Amino acid sequence: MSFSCGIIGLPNSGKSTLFNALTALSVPCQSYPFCTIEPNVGIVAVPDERLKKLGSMLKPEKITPTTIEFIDVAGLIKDAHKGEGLGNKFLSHIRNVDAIAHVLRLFGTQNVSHVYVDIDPKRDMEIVETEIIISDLEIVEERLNKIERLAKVSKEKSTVEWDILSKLKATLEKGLFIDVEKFSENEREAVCSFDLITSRPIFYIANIDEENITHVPVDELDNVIHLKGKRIVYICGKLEQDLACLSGEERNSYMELYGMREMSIEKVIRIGYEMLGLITFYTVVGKEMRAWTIERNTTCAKAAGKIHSDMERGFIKAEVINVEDFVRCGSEHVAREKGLLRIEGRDYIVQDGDILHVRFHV
Ligand SMILES: Nc1nc2c(ncn2[C@@H]2O[C@H](COP(=O)(O)OP(=O)(O)OP(=O)(O)O)[C@@H](O)[C@H]2O)c(=O)[nH]1
Ligand SMILES: [Mg+2]
Repeated sequence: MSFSCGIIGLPNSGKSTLFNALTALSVPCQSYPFCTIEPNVGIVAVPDERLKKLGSMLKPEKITPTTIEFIDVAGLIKDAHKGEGLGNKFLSHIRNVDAIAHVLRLFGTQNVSHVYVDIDPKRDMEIVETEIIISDLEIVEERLNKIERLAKVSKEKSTVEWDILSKLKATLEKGLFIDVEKFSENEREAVCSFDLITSRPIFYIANIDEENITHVPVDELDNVIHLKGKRIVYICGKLEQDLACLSGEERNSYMELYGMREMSIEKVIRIGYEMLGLITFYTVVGKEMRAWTIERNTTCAKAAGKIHSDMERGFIKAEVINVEDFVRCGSEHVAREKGLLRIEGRDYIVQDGDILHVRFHV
């Protein structure tokens, strides 16, 4: 299953434009608010230089990259919880994502109006975040009410779930996001199971004007976000949407023209991987070479389980080599001669860039 990222923000902040830039799709983006009604879902291959290098060395019939899923939903406005705009029910489409990207509008109002007239990303951020907090609070309260109703019938006293929900309610009522780390390991699973948007890792995408591409303003917004302990990337959604549809060569010459080192998809994936503690490992089985995404500190047996549950169940050992070492050797033969291929057991912690060859028996 792909890792997933939900995109939130005010109407006309450029969410769908960024979605197109990230996925190279072309969903409608219009200068009027609430252009998106139904969610847009796109799955993108994670750009991977190491997989490319390995591919040109081994020339397999099939190369399967790891993927990431983006979900673009409608815009939120002030009092969405009271039904303003398109309300807040559509948030259900991004309740179980792995991460949230919050788009903040920095591009001007020359051709596209702003729902609150002027450009003020800090104010916009507060409006959207208040609405997500209220929406999560609604879920928590609904659940608490249900437990209380059941408790009346069964005469049971408060449950562990009730205690956790009460803590979540208190946090949200203070206007704060949920910090999953503050809960014990046992509680964490329950906290995540409530599908609260504010319990997901969040980062910000500042959508800037074309003119600002090389001159990114490091201003008050940067400070606000760093104080929150969060990360922000500056992207020109409109320009990148156009670039995403071009062929590689054409795109590179435009990128040079605009002084861009990389496309936003690469920035966004890097932040996502860092934020979620994800790494990539590789397999070459038969004619297929494949990249896999796992969480850092995953054991070899668990990583094998990602490929197939039989591999975890019947795990014997794995032959492991780092992709960079392997490419440097130029062939398996040389890698073996140099003793770079290691045998690891089920508890070995898989490292970023490992190529795994799993031996198993069921
Ligand atoms: N100049 C400029 N215009 C942009 C940029 N990003 C988006 N726009 C324009 O802003 C308008 C709104 O963009 P959308 O991507 O539809 O915005 P949205 O956040 O998805 O809006 P809703 O679906 O209505 O919530 C479109 O006309 C875009 O072309 C940008 O980086 N620069
Ligand atoms: Mg949209």
